[in-house]
Amino acid sequence: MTYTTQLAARAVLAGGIAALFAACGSSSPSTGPSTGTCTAGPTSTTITIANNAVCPQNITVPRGTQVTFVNSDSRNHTMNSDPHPEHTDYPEINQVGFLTAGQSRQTGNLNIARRCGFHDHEDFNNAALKGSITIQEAARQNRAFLPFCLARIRN
Ligand SMILES: [Cu+2]
Repeated sequence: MTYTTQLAARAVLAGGIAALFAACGSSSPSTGPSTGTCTAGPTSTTITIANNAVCPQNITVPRGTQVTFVNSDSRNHTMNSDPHPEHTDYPEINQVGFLTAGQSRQTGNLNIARRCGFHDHEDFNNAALKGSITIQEAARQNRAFLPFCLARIRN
C-alpha cells in the first residue's frame, strides 16, 4: 500500500469510527455517586459489583474484548445493556444477565467500537449500578505510541 492510499484508508476508518460513536447517541455517561471503595482503574476489563454499586463505573477497552462482571455483593443483580427496558444498544452485554451472589459472567465479544451504557435491570433507577463501556479501535490506542517509537529510532 502506498503512503497516499494509507492516508486515504485512515481517513475512511476515522470517518467510520466517528459514525459508530454517533450511532450510540442514546447512551449518556453515568454520573453516579462514587463508591468509596472502588480501586479498579478505567482500563480494567473486570467490573465488580459490591455494596450495591459497580466498580469501576466507566471503562475503556480495545475492540474484541470480553468484559467480566463479578457479583461480589450479597444479593442478585441482573446486568443489561441500555436502554431500559429494551436492552437493545449492545446485545453482547446482555449475555451477563442474572448473577446470583458470588457469580460472575463475561459479555460477548465487544466488536463494535462505540460507547454504551449498562444497568442493573432489577434496580434500574440506582445510579451506582449504572456505568458505561467504551470500546475503542485498537489502532487508535497504539497510534499514541508512534511518535515516541520514531523518536527512539532517530536518536
Ligand atoms: Cu433494564
